[in-house]
Amino acid sequence: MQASRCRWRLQSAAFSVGLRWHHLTVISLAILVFGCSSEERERSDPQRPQLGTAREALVTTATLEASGDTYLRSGAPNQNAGGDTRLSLQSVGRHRTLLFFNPSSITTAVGSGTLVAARVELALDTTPSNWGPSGRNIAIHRLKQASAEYQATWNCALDANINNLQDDCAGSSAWSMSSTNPALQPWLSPASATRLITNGQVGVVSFDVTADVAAILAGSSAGHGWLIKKVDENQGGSLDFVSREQGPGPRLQLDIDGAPGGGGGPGPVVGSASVTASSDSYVRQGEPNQNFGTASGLRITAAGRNRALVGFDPAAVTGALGGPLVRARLKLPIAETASN
Ligand SMILES: [Ca+2]
Ligand SMILES: [Ca+2]
Repeated sequence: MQASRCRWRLQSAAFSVGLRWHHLTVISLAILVFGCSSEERERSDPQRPQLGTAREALVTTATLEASGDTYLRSGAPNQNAGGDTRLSLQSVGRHRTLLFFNPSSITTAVGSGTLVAARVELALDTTPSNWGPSGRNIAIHRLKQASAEYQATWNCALDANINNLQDDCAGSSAWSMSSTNPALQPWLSPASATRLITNGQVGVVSFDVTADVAAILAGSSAGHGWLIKKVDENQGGSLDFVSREQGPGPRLQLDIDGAPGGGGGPGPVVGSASVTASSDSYVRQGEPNQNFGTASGLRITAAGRNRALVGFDPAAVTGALGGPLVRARLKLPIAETASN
C-alpha cells in the first residue's frame, strides 16, 4: 500500500446543455483542485497497457504450374497428345487426362511449413453439354506408376517412340489402361476427389488433393501425378480443359501454414498474443522531481506537460511470437473520460 499524497491537480468537468431540437452544446471546464489521494494500485491491474501482437500461423498460398499435361484416347492407343492445346474428357474413345507436377517442387514450396490444403485447378476450355439434367461426376485419381507428358499413350506409360503407331513399351513402361480390375489399373481407387460437371458450366474446376500431396510430403507417395476421367464413361458428356500449351494450364494450389518456401502473399492472421507492459510511468513538468511509477494511471494533460512512458521487456515480446510478426498494437485503456 502506497502512502497518500497531497498535491494540486487539474481536474476537468464536462456537462451538456440541450439547445432547441437536436443541437447539443458541450461545455467543458477545467478546475484546479487540491486534494489528497491514495490512488496507487497494484501493477496487476488488468487495465494496464498491453502490447497486442500477431504471431506466426500465417497461411500462404503457393501456386505450382503443371510440369506436364496430356490426355489418352483408346481410339488412338499409340498416339501422344502432350503437345495439344486442350485436355479432353470424353465417353467416346475414353479420353482421360493426365497431370504431372514435380514432387521436388511441391516439397520445396512447402519447405518447413505445414500443408493445410492442396487443390488441383483446371480451366474449362469448352462449355460442357450433354452432361444430363443434373450433371455427372468426373474424378481425379493418383497415378500408380511413372508416365510423362510426351510419352504417355493409351497403351504405354512411357512409349519409347511416339512417332509410330506401335506400343514401344514393356514392363514398368507399359500399363493396363483398359483394365477393369482396380488392382491392375494404373490409377488408385477410390478417387482422390470428384466434381460435378453440369451443362453450361464455365470457369475453373477444382479438386481437393490434400491427402495426395500430404502423402508426397510424407514420402509415402512418389507423386507420379494424377489421372482425371469421367466417373461413368458409358454416359454422355464431354469437355476440354485448357492445357499448359494454351494456358492458363493446370495448377496446384498449396495452402501452407508458416515459413513457405514458395510464393504467395500473406494470408489471414490466425494467432495473437498479448504482452503486458513491464513498466509504465509518466513525467510531469509541474513536478519535475517527482516520480509517478506507482500511480494507477498515466495522466496526459496540457497543464504541467505530463508525458507517459511505457516499456515492454524485449525477451517477453520475442517469447510471445511463434513466428513472423504481422502487426503490433499498443493498447492504452482510458481510465478517465477525456474532456476539454
Ligand atoms: Ca501438354
Ligand atoms: Ca510408339
